[in-house]
Amino acid sequence: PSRKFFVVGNWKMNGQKQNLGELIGTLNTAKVPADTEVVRQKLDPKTAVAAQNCYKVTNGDFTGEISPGMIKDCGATWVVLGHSERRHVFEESDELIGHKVAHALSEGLGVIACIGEKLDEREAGITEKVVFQQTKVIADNVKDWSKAVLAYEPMWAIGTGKTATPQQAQEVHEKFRGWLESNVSEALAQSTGIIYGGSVTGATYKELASQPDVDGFLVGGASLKPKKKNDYINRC
Ligand code: G2H
Repeated sequence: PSRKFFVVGNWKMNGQKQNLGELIGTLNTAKVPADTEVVRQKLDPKTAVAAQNCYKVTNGDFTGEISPGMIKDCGATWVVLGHSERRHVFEESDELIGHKVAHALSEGLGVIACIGEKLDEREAGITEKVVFQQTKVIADNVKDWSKAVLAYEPMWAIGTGKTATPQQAQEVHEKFRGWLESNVSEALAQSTGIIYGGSVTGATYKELASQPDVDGFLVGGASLKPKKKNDYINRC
């Protein structure tokens, strides 16, 4: 497929210059297969850097917010939007996230747009309804999807140590690609990367990566542990 395997380390609100130096050293010397795209923070300039959030307008009186223009000004080229911590800790709505994604893309940033259901929603059998609705609001706002990657992150798997099984991830990714085909376009469904996030570790990434519709990872906690150099980026 035209999709490139795509791996993001999401350090969230962790680390300081001193201890992040070790991580940076590890990542800078890791061997990355040529067909894998890696988005990391604070690394060698040859690799891309992503911000973890931005606001929906160019500038103005919005204390505490940052704009896509500011992100670009710092040399970063990507932004993570709609992470479940933004949705649920900071109470960002689907609509706000849709507007943020549209604005960031229109400003030329690549966007890692996150979607995912809560545990009670999965148990109620409405996983698809929730993730499709989250995606619809983004789709309603976005014209050009070519610089967007979608990250499926079931909330019950985030930071819990409870990774989705490869089958659970594949099932949602496949349905999700089908949704894109029906609601946006077949070409976009085939070209858009759908990555998985939620307690991915050195023990779980291989089988997840072997699923046909899992196009990469958004790795949180494990990306803060530098021990295993080439985990997450060597597809089995
Ligand atoms: C999900 C993920 C990375 P973790 O938030 O975005 O974090 O891998 O710690 O579950």
